[in-house]
Amino acid sequence: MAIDWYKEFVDMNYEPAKDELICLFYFEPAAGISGKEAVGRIASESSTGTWTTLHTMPPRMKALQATAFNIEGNVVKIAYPLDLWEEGNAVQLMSGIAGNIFGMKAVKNLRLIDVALPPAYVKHYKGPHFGNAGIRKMMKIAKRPLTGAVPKPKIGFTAKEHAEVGYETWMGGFDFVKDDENLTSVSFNRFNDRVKFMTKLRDKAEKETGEVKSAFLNITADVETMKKRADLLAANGWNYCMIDVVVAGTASVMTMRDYCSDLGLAIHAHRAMHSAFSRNRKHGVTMQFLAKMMRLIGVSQIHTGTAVGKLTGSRKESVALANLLREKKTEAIDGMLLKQDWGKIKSAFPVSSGGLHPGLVPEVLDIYGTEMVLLVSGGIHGHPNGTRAGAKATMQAIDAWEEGVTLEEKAKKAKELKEALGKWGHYKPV
Ligand code: CAP
Ligand code: MG
Repeated sequence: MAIDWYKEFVDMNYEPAKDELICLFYFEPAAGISGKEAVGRIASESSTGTWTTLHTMPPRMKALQATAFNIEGNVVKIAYPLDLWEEGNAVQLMSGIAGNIFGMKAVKNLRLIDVALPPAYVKHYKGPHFGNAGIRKMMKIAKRPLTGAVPKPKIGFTAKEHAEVGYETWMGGFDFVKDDENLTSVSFNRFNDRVKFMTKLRDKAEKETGEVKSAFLNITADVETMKKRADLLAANGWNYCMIDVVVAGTASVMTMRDYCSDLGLAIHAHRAMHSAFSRNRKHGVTMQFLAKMMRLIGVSQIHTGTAVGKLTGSRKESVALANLLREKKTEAIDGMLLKQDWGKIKSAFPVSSGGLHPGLVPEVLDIYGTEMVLLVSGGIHGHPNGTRAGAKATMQAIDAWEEGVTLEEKAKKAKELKEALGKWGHYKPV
């Protein structure tokens, strides 16, 4: 009598139906396990299987089995029947395709690269509330990149000091002031106080500049607390909030997406902790999968790397992530991304952040184009003449790129940019 039935989950002649979900995995079988045995176990454990044959197996359940149908080197495609998945429950999807399988002894390494979601699955999600066009309208910015900065040091300012740094940031021409990922409501800088001071200085900056000014205030906490913080933001005329989406968890982001929509708040998604599972090229879950899930459940923007700054992530990856968030249809990239039709799901902005300064702006814009949020933090507060000058220098660098002139050329008539280049040049932080 057979002990297991993994081979029933592998069929190299299988043609997936239009409404099936297709996953792309990188896998390395453990010693003594063949490639087919390994992928059979991945398909089994992420759908209907268990480690052994069963006494009772109603025949209709055959239709719920996942099928590994294509192996190229160490990359396998697995098809999952639509009926396996609860409508609109991204958390359940992850429990399946990004769940037990990572711990199986039969695989030495396993990485979920991407999932292609059929229209029949996507239609149960709402996606971002505003879309990029909606955000641009709200911020009154037609074409250029949206700009923002985190007060640095990242935590330590009182609420009042924080808002004062924010004011300088806005006055230098930036659109957003962003809280840092580890700043929520701490003893010396309570969320409520920060909102109070920020609101006052936002109104002042808006009056003085005639521009729309906003902020990504970090509401991350348990869901009930996040709701209260979102309420406070809406009551004070804010149009955004920020959530550390990985640590807060998919379910809470889903709840907050709806709550924030009702309040007219866009969600800035900080991805702190993503590298714990996305950095290892052989094991874990890729950033493209996370970005895809976050667009699906409806954040308005999410960090996607810089390629040239202080944190890991290649140029190819940043471009792929940016397009995945912005486009109506995502084109496939071999071994990296599957084709995706977003249907009615609106676009989200990629956010480039981490170790940027004016001297790196042209490279970032070459990578991203202008449909992005550019965050330059240390790179404005470290300007020889302070925050406001640093923000000005960054805006001058953006202008230079848009005018098609080098930073050095632009700096001849742009004092702040000249000073920034004097300190950092085109330095790439490590
Ligand atoms: C950047 C930052 C952001 C990271 C997040 C920081 O500050 O505020 O959190 O960019 O990483 O704390 O490091 P600087 P990613 O501009 O001063 O470097 O965007 O890769 O998710
Ligand atoms: Mg940060």
